[in-house]
Amino acid sequence: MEPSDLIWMNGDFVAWEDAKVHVLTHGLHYGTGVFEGIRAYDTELGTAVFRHQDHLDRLFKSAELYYMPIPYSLEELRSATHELIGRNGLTSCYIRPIAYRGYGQMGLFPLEAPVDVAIAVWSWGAYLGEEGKRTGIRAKVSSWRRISPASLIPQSKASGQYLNSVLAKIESQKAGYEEAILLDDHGNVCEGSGENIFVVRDDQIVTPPQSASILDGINRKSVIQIARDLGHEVVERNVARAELYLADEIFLTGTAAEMCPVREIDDHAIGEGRPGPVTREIQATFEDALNGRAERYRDWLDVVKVPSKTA
Ligand code: PPE
Repeated sequence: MEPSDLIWMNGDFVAWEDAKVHVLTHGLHYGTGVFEGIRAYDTELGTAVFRHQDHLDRLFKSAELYYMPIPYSLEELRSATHELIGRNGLTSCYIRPIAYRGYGQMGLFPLEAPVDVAIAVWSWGAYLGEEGKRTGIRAKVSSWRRISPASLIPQSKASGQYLNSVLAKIESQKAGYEEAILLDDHGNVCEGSGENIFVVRDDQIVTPPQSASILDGINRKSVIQIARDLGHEVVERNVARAELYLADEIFLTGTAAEMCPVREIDDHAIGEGRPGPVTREIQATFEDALNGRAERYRDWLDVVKVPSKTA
């Protein structure tokens, strides 16, 4: 992470080093926050936020699921983000809005604690490495199951829920792999620690459904649409663990990770052990869409309309 100059906090632009919270912030103790991960790209139309509205929409829905009213409108957060990117002089960046129960109330009944909102932007390179995006990564099926809908809300991007991803990620890294694949509470394939998963076999693309405890990924939606537009068949259905090992191709999607091929899972080579033709084809169009090179997907771009710091 590379620091930028300013962070937006509850309506003010504050210096990066001054963007602080009290140690008795409710969200710090109990994980009562919701966040988003968004990216903006340097395109020929200018700096453009990818599916901004969809991400902010999900932020508000994540908050609502935890009875947390966000004291700003979606439009206010959208324009604050534009201004923040401009004031920081960034042409491409990762964007992290977070809404959390703030300082003033301890204990597990949070509805009287204030809801604070912050937005940070910074330059963030390829999450699973540039080489990973090119040649594929090695992943391990985690011994930790994805949080069950019986205990939490997999569809909400809530801070506390990420302890699940953190455990899986640590386990996979300590074992020498780059990413973890979590199964759901029934033992079906769910997703990566911070990415959705797609399996290609016999010219069909399969991805776990909402009922498999996934986060409803925005890049998942985008890739489903792109794959169908390219003429591929995409099916949402439960995926058995062994289908991972038997797949021709596997790839992950997420904002931080973008689209990343998987070349090995649990020491089984996937297909030829390198990114296959379907992955390659979809990845090329997806990268074009992110970077504003695909006319067909221009609607997904929210072009930042504020003068940059250097303008
Ligand atoms: N599943 C999980 C658990 C997840 O965290 C993400 C995003 C996805 C799927 C893909 O969702 P989407 O970005 O809408 O396509 N993970 C975010 C957080 C990563 C982090 O380390 O922080 C992200 O990619 O920004």
